[in-house]
Amino acid sequence: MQASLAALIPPLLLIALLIVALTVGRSETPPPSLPEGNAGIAARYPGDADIEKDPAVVFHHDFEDCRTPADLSAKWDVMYGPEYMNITEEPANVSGGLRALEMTIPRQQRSLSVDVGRSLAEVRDVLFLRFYTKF
Ligand SMILES: [Ca+2]
Repeated sequence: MQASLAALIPPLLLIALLIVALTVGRSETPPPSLPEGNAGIAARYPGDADIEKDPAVVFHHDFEDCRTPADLSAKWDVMYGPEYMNITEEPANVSGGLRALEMTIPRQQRSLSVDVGRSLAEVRDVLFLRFYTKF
């Protein structure tokens, strides 16, 4: 069944990734609730401009500094299937800035892993992830 799932996956665009950490201590304290409406971190950074400078943001990548997939290694620790990746500048496939990460998954019977990964230096009790994708 995994092979058929891979065959169904169309090109994927990872437009931006933002990881926000809220330190809540290592106790039984319940995690904070997600902000709603215009109360979150992004509300303070229209268009995400300079959002990576917010002390609560532990990782951010908008791919603007990349020209080829090889450039991804500056921010990502792990890459699987870089031969299936491209840095696109196609305006219809970019949200914010001029570039996005494009992944094209071939139709095939065997499973295939195409992704990027990042290890965080500090253990966090709560992480919020925000990313934009287009299929
Ligand atoms: Ca971008």
